[in-house]
Amino acid sequence: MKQYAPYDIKIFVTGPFQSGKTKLIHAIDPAAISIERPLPRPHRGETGTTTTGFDLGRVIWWRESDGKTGIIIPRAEMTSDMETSGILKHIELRGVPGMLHFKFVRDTMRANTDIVLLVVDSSDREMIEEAIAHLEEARAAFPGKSIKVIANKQDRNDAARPDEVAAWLGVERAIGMSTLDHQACRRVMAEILSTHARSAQN
Ligand SMILES: Nc1nc2c(ncn2[C@@H]2O[C@H](COP(=O)(O)OP(=O)(O)OP(=O)(O)O)[C@@H](O)[C@H]2O)c(=O)[nH]1
Ligand SMILES: [Mg+2]
Repeated sequence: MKQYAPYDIKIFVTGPFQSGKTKLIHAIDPAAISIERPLPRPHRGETGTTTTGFDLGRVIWWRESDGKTGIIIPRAEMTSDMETSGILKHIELRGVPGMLHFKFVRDTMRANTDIVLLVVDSSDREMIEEAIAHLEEARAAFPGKSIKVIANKQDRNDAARPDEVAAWLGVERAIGMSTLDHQACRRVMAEILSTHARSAQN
């Protein structure tokens, strides 16, 4: 029987409805898969899809040596050199539905999580209460684990700055992101992974 491909580090991607979780995972892994359905009605003027199952992305994090930030690359772009030199880790990204009533789906997907990302739409102040509900849900589910807040949609003119988004949620820091810039999403992910690796060593 074919074995399920193992991963080294699992990233759980949560956050409010339509904040950009699915787009982020596809920006990082173009071969990611998602279980979605069309939005029953436009959200803030946009038609699109909403996750009803999960998003699953798998990429490689490659570093020349320990302590370097390294790069994120889709598995299809991995070269044989990378397999024989440096440090190679298999990364799994699991996205969940943002709709609050899909908590039972989020509850089934948390096992073995190493890193938690909370994606927030920086242009949607009306979503703060829901974002706080997701933050509290994640804190309760991952006691003691640091939750990285992503201030997404920074490309929009009406986006609040990452420090403002952090203040909305009462957290120390939020990381600015736009899922339109795939390379930047991968760079930020490599930085998050190297911070995680450093804290795991301490
Ligand atoms: N301008 C802009 N739009 C974005 C960005 N990221 C996502 N979007 C848009 O936001 C909407 C929702 O994106 P998704 O990735 O489906 O959001 P989600 O968090 O997975 O949503 P749910 O599955 O419903 O919880 C879509 O219309 C995207 O095109 C971004 O960085 N900038
Ligand atoms: Mg989604």
